[in-house]
Amino acid sequence: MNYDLFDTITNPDTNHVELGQGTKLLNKFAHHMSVELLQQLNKLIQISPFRNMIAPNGHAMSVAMTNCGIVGWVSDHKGYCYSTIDPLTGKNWPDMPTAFEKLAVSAAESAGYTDFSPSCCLINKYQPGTKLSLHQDKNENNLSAPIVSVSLGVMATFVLGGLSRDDRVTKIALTHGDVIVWGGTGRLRYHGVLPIKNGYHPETGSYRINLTFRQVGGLRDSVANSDCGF
Ligand code: MD3
Ligand code: FE
Repeated sequence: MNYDLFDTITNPDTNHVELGQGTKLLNKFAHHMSVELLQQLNKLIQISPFRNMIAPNGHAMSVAMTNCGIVGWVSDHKGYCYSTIDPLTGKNWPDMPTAFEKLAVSAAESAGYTDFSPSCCLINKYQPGTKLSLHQDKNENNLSAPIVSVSLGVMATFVLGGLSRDDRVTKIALTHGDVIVWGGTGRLRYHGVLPIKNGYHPETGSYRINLTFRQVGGLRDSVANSDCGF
């Protein structure tokens, strides 16, 4: 698919932009606390470092990932799941920092989701050239809860499709501090990130960091753990 055929939406100055039913872009919502978020991130990667996980297709993902919270998203050649254990350390994931949780809960609230309680923060690190192919996020088992995503550092072009893989896509420029609350009927839309361009941000250097807060229900976690063989 040639994404260049489509228009890029540049973020307007308005604070809240509806991206479809149940989904809101909160421009710069996390801007005022980015330093605190990155400081907490630096602490937690001492416990669970960034790593390039193996996708079920057998290839290493170009996005480096880690997690915090009671469960983390993990992938290997057998499949992906949420696990309470970091396979790299054999230990629990680091606790979700209070600043992370507060930000996610208040973003969800300001988008109309009053009882969001994230159990996982998946942290993605992009270097120049890193991309995230078009996919759906569908293994959270609690699909009524939104996902809150926070962009930090170098800008990215986010690609938002529809509910089937070949629906047309929209491009959205995401910059430092932007937050999106993904919910409602948009929760299962296809999405991805175009290759990150060379760039510089004073707080992250050449990198882009994305935090995604997910509420993963109770029951299926244990099943998912055994599915992954942990
Ligand atoms: C759109 N991360 O980790 S934000 C992912 O920028 C992921 O790192 C991207 O896609 C990133 O899975 C995009 C997160 C996101 C999450 C759920 C969505 C975007 C979504 C559900 C529907 C539509
Ligand atoms: Fe995703």
